[in-house]
Amino acid sequence: MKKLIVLSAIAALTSGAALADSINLGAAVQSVCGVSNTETVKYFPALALGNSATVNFNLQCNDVDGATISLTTSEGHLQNSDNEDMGVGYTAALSAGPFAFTLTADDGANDQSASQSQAGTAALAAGGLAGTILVTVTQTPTWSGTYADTLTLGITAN
Ligand SMILES: [Ca+2]
Ligand SMILES: [Ca+2]
Repeated sequence: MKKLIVLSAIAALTSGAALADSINLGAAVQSVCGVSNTETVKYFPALALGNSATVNFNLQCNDVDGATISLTTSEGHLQNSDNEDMGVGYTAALSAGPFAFTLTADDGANDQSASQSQAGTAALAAGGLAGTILVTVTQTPTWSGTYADTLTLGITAN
């Protein structure tokens, strides 16, 4: 009696398999990876050693591998408008969720970068992650005039 039940179960499975077909499922979620609400101007009206300013921004990247953030100085320091090699150095310390690194811009060499890669997190994917860049002047100005540099904040999905 017991043996008979086993045989009939196998027969049912075999006939079920004959009716099956495979269905391929696919899906996509758009990549979102960028910074927003960045404060784009900071001005030191009486430039001096130790001056500091905080730049705020928001961060989002929904790649499970995470993201790479970079800071790039265009001029390599705050450049004097009369003489590009007579500048004043500074550091830019970035802090945002798992990211924390510092760019040093004090020798006038153009296009220097610092960057860091971090793994994806739910908070980074969700967006609205607050970040700051603390800019601190590290040298004493010798010459009068106006000074400027362009600091570029970049983010790419890993
Ligand atoms: Ca330069
Ligand atoms: Ca990826």
